[in-house]
Amino acid sequence: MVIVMAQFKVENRIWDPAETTPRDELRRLQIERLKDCVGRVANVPFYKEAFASHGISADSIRSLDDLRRLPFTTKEDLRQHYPLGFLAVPREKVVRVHGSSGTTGKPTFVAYTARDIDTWSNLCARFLVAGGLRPEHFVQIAFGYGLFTGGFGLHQGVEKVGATIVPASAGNTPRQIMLMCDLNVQVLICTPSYALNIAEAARDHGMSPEQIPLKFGHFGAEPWTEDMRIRIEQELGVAAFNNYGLSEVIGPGVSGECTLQQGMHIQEDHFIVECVHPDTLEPVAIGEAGELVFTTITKEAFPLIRYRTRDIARLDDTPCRCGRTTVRMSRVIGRTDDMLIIRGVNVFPSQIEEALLRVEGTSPHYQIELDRPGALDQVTVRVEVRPEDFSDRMREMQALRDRIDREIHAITGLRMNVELVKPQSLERFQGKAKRVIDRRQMKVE
Ligand code: DLL
Repeated sequence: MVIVMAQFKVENRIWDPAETTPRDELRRLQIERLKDCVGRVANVPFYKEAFASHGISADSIRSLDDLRRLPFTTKEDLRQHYPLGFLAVPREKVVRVHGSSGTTGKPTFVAYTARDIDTWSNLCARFLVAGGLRPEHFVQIAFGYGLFTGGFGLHQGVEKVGATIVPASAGNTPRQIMLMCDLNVQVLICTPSYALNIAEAARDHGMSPEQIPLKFGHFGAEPWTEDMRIRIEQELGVAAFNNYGLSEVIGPGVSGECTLQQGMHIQEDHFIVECVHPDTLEPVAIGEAGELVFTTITKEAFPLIRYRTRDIARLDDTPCRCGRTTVRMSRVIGRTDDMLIIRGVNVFPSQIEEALLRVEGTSPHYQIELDRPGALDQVTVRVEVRPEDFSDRMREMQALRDRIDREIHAITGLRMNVELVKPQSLERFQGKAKRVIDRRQMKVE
C-alpha cells in the first residue's frame, strides 16, 4: 500500500512481524507476560506490600481482567522510593539510567538492562519505519542527549534501522540548518515546537521550504495539534509523524503513527494500556477520553504495574488498514495536571493552541498567563503575529484580535484577554515548550 502524503509517497512498511500479531494471540501473549511480570516485581518493596495486602501472586493472574485487581503506580510513588526503589534486578544488571525532570527539582530515575535497551531500540525502530524511515536516509536528531530519553532513545532506534545518524542534539538552530543542508538530511527528529523554530530560522535566512532537503519528521515529547502538523508540513516541506512515550514506561517508542496517521499504534506486546476516568479510576468506554495507564510487561530493570501517566487521550480499537493489529491512541489532549481550571471550566492549553492556529495571521508561538487579581481567574493569551501580517494599523490588529477571541470562545466557552505581540518577541524553546505561566498558586491569600 502506498499513501500519498503532503508531498511524498510513503510506503507502508512493517519493521517487526510482531506488530501484526492476531488479536487473540496478542491477548494470550499479554496474559503470559503479565503473569511473568507480576512474578518479577514481587520483590520490589512497593509491590511486595501491595500484593500481600490484596492476596496477589503470579498464579492468581488468569485473564486480563485480573489486571484490575493490581494496584496503580503513580509518579508520587516513584518519588517516595527515590532514586531507584522500584528496581527489580540487582544493580549490576543495570546498564543505563535515564530520568525525567520534575517540578520538584529532583528527576525521576528509570533504569534499563541490556535486554531493555534492545527492546527499546526495536520499539523505536518500529514507529520510525512505520513513518517512512529507510536505511538509506540521513537522520538529524535534534533532541537533547542526556538524562532525557529522547536523544538516546531515538538514536538507538535509527541505528537499529541502519540509517545514518547526525547526532546534532538540541539547540544552536543556525547550525541545525547548516547541518541538514550540507549533509542532505531527509529526516528530522525533535519536538514539534523546535521543528517550528527551525522552520522560522530557515525562513529568516531567506530559505523557502523547497530549499530544505527534509522529507520526513518524527516529532513527539510534547502535545501538539493537527493544525500544528499542517504548519510544520508546509513550512519544512515534510510529512510529519507523531510519536509518544514517557520515561517511566520506557521513553519514546510506547506508540507512534503509521502512514495513515489515524492515531498512534500502541506497542501492546510490551505495554498493556488502560484508559480510565482520572477521578473514579474506572475504565471509560472505548473512544472516550480518559487517563492512559500502562503496565510494562517485558521490562526487566524497572517494570511498572498500572502506571498512571496523567495523559488524557482516547483509544481506538477499530482495525487499521496498515495491517498492524494494535489499539491506537489519539493525540494527547492534555494532562490531568496541565488541565487548567479557569472559572470552573476545564481547559487544556492544546485547545487554546487549536483556536489560535485556526486564525490566519497568527503564529504558533504563544503564552498563556493566569492570574487571580480579585476573586475571578483572569487569562491572558499572548500570541505572536506573523511578520507578514504585523501592522501598525489599529483596525487590522483589532480585527485579528477579535477573530482570535471568537475562536477561543467557540472552543473553550471562555472569554480571555488576547494580546497580540510582535513577531519573535516570545521565548523560543529547544526542548519541550513551556507555554503556561500560572501565577494563581503563587499568591498568598
Ligand atoms: O518525552 C519521551 C519522548 C521522547 C517521547 C521523545 C517522544 C519523543 P518524558 O520526558 O518522561 O518522556 O515526558 C513524558 O511527555 O507523559 C506526555 O505528557 C508528553 N509527551 C510525550 N510524547 C508526546 C506526544 C518523553 N507525542 C511526557 N504528544 C508524557 C503529547 C507527549 N505529549
